[in-house]
Amino acid sequence: MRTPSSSEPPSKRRRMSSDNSPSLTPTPTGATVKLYLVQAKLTSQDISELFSLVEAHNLKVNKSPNNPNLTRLQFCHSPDNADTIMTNVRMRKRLERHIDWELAKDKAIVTPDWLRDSVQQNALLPCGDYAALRELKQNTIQNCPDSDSDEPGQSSISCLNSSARPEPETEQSQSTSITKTHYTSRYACLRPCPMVCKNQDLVRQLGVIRRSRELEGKDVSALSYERTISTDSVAAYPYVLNSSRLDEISKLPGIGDKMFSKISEYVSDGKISESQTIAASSRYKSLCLFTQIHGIGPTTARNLYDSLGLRTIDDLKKHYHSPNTLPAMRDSSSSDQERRMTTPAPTLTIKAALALLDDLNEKIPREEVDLMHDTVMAELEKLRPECSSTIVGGYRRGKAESNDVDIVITHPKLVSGSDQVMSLGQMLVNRLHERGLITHVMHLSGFHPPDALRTSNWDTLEKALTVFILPPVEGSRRVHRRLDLIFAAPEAYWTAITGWTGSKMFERDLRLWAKERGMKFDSSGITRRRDSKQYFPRSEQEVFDVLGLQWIDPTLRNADL
Ligand code: DCP
Ligand code: MG
Repeated sequence: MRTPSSSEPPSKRRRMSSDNSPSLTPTPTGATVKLYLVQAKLTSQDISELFSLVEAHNLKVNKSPNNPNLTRLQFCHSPDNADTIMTNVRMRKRLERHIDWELAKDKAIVTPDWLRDSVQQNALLPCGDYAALRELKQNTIQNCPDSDSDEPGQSSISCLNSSARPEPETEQSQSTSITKTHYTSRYACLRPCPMVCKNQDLVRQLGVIRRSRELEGKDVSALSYERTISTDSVAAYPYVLNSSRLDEISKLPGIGDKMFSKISEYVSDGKISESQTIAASSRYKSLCLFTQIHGIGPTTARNLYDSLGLRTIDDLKKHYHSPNTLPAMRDSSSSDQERRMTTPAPTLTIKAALALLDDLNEKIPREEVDLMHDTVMAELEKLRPECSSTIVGGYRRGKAESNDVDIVITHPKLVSGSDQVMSLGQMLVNRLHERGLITHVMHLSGFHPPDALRTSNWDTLEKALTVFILPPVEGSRRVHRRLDLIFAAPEAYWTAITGWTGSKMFERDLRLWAKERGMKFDSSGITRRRDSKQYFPRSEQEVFDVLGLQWIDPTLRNADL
């Protein structure tokens, strides 16, 4: 499936609108050079660094070392639209796996060092020295965007979709327009984000302030910290921040005066005093502790702290009469099994959640995630053969340890919107409960109120949010684990996988991005807003295609950090 933008020619060859879009009128701000990155043979760090170089800087550089007209650099999602293609592939045969040879002849094909050096020198450098393939060197020189063939003062179309193109720019509107373009390019779903970032400690300290704002119910402020941490710049910023880079940071959109002063403080003192004060405060520590418990949100936590004077988990246990030992349901005698066959899995109350706290706080290693998945699917096979499943969430993003296990399940014959999907979920939960594998249910579609959950952006898929425990194994301790099972008809399977792979910020930006393009994305499907046309992607690549996004590997969707 091709994206709507993939039929657009590259910027050099198209200066004016052919669709009367006002966004394509000439502007006084200089051209846009569109870049495409062939991700093969690049590490996730390289990919992230290159995207960040452009996006964290809202990058404008001189047109060439001798031409001071500013040129904006921008990534696009199709080689067809690109002016410059960056690749570490050095052989024709290899390159042809990614790019048509005739198309390649029409572009500058350079190694990523061309971008790095151009950014460093603040000017587009001649491409010849960076030609990735010897046989394309002449074409690369000719097609290089450093050439002065572009008249200054001309602008080209954005490589993004029509709704994301820059507004017409006049002297007065220039700043708004740049913000919009930048805002668009800041979507986490457009930029690969590996697990570690260069400024992890700063991210952690800003994270404390964000969390505190959340706990105090100051959601707007929390969101602005979240954005700064994730997609605005800090997590994406490819260099270790120091005083010489502060000026660059101050120009980034989204970094207001307050945020900037926090970052400056960190750069000069190695810490943010507000963050330290919060982290050390009894209130923050207690609210963090309380909200770990399923069923206790920030409002309840504040009440427990302020009105009842509770401070510790022991205080909570006393208040909720929660036992210090785990409930007896861990053993699997035959009488227990009989009982479980006649009674559904109990709901996880605050009292039970407190008793399970230590277990549920223990991280789950990948091997155990695999084992849990195998165990669940073996039971499902007995109930309904030929189901397919994918482990999603943090595990799919490559996390070494997860807080819970998320599995998307489908069957080729499931019919969307029918009771079948729900009853499959219900049957599986019952069966796992009978086997002593599911001990509690936190939410089961159709049986519990839908938004007892974490987000108002939740999808309409059937799901069972449960507490699971692996069968006993001689000599090893059994640990209760959080297990989320998501059930989708085949047409929603791939959107469910994309929607549940995360990270949270990646998903949020995916929804915003889709909205900008007149689409609605959630885990249950993609719909075009104007005529309610529904899309049924048959792979995750197709989900990205429908949304007009370049593929980002799950391991590079760690926008939250
Ligand atoms: N999700 C979302 N919005 C939310 C919560 C979740 O879009 N408010 C999506 C993105 C998450 C995925 O669902 O990555 C799974 O949610 P988890 O809470 O299980 O988070 P992760 O699996 O990413 O991490 P972990 O389970 O290790 O904490
Ligand atoms: Mg998870």
